[in-house]
Amino acid sequence: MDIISRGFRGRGAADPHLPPGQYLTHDFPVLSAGPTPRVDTATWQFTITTETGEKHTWDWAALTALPTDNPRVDLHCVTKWSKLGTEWVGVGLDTLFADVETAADFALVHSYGGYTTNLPLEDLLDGQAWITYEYEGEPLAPEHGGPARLLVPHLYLWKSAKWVRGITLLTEDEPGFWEGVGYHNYGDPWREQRYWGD
Ligand SMILES: Nc1nc2c(c(=O)[nH]1)N[C@H]1C(S)=C(S)[C@@H](COP(=O)(O)O)O[C@H]1N2
Ligand SMILES: [Mo]
Repeated sequence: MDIISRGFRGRGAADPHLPPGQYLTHDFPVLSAGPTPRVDTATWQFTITTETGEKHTWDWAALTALPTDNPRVDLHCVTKWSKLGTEWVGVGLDTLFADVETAADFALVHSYGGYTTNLPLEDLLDGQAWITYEYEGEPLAPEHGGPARLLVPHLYLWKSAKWVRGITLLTEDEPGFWEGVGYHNYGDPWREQRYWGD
């Protein structure tokens, strides 16, 4: 553990893990567009719906029976904080998409509570995204998206939908909650794609 935050080494010594315009934080801020929904694992479901309407659904027992990964990743919020080296347990989206037949290029992610966010389907695959349910060795706290959230760490954190309930595959892109009010459609922190037009 660093005694002096790596963000304060001075000009010219920026942490190579810190995207442009970001600063380091060691706590874990909570950013939610509304109240934390109560989601019981007894009734929790996660559904992938393809562009033809075919549904693939997992309940909590089915999700947690799948093989897990232990991603250790950096988080970058568009409000400019970054948190490095966070540790999660989750199921890779490649595992969940293994039996899904689709020709769609786009995904719209839905959460309990109504939040949505969109991204290209390819950004969910090839080891880039997980449905996570443990953070730093504990069940994921409700304010951070428990029981389960999407984790897509290579994009700004608004793409990592908390309280995730499903993914709809689309042949045409559709903006989600923040994308529809001026945030960037893609949101690559390394290209500082914060707002529409960046
Ligand atoms: N369902 C849902 N997911 C969400 C949000 C939200 O409001 N609702 N906020 C997003 C935003 S803007 C950020 S920065 C991160 C914050 O995650 P945290 O509260 O765990 O830090 O969650 C993202 N996922
Ligand atoms: Mo955010």
